[in-house]
Amino acid sequence: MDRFDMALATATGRRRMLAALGVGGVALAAPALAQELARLGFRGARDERPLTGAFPGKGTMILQRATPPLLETPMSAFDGDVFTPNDRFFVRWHYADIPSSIDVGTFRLKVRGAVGRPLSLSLARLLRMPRVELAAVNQCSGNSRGFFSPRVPGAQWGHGAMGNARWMGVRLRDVLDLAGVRAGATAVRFGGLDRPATPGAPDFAKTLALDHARDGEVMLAFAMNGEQLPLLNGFPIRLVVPGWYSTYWVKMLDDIEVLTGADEQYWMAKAYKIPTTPQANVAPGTKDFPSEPINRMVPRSWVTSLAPGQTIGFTPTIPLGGIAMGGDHGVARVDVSADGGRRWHRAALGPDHGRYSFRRWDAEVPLRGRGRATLLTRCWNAAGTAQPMVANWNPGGFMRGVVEATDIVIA
Ligand SMILES: Nc1nc2c(c(=O)[nH]1)N[C@H]1C(S)=C(S)[C@@H](COP(=O)(O)O)O[C@H]1N2
Ligand SMILES: [Mo]
Repeated sequence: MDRFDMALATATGRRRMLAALGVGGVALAAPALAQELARLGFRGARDERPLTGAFPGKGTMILQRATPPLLETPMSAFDGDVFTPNDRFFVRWHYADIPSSIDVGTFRLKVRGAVGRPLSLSLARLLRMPRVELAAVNQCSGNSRGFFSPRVPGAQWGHGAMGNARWMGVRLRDVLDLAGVRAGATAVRFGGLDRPATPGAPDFAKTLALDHARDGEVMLAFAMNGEQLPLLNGFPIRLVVPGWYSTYWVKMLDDIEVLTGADEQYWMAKAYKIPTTPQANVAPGTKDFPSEPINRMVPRSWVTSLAPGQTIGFTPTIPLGGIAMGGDHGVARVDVSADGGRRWHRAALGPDHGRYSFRRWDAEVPLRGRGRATLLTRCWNAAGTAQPMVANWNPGGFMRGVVEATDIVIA
């Protein structure tokens, strides 16, 4: 257990913590500490949520919902390596009807639609194809939705509906070439083994434009951080769409359909739509606006070396560390402030694992004195896009990208 988990465990009480780990993801009482911090107005101190260790292949996670599972990664898990451990990687499913095991011998990936040769590929066949590996952040479109103000409906995620991994698999392009995409094809739709729990509900399926699907980066991944995918993260294979929000990263992928027209089904035509405005931003309350399917991610950054509400002793300067992501471009620069943005300091960037990966940053930042200190981090990506200082708003609670504030106490 690391120090943030320890803080939560202390706050919930040892017995409750142990109960949370034992009883199948049942919600438990809120820790008093987080409530007290929220009452005092500490930004980011909203971790009133129970922890669970009851899900297969997963360590201690923040329980958003048990069925279908929504498990959030505690921020502390991002402070070690820039790669998120598989057993701490967040989990999100739309429907509860998810296979609890997969027969790797009989599993087949279908490739059908506008192709010359429809395919039914075994895992053994896929494993014989040329492999690629790429580091990429998988982030839910609604990550950080719980910070939207005014509030919006949907899972009230903190910042932990994201994770970074080294994905290994085969290029989608190579699989499409095996099947031979026919002239007139425009898009490719992806479906998984999960099924709607209620009859008539639309099967979860997402679509990419053909050129995107064939860009050589979009991957059918069978490994994550050097191991097979955890069942809840899409075993045996999932789509990886580098730089794009994870709604497209279809898990337990078993169906690829090449289309000759637009995908008019619910999950593309109605769900996950954002305003076409800069930063997908509209005035709070706005409902009618031109919209498009959510797509590329934006730069973001966080302090991970200190937790919101944490108390530290005064020293003239303090070390701060955290992670940044550039969205669909690499991280070019991170600036840090310990005084709410009056003075900014350039952070040193850690090793570059590629444009789609988290990047570690570290800085030594002066403190003004005792009392509350507001820590800010701001990332620029290689395309020159900086995190905005003012939060965006849209009714879906999508694409939060604002410079985040973490309040700590200097004693
Ligand atoms: N088959 C399937 N794939 C899916 C989903 C789903 O409900 N079913 N949800 C998507 C969404 S919205 C998210 S945020 C990611 C979550 O990926 P993870 O659970 O591996 O973190 O899976 C995506 N792929
Ligand atoms: Mo998502």
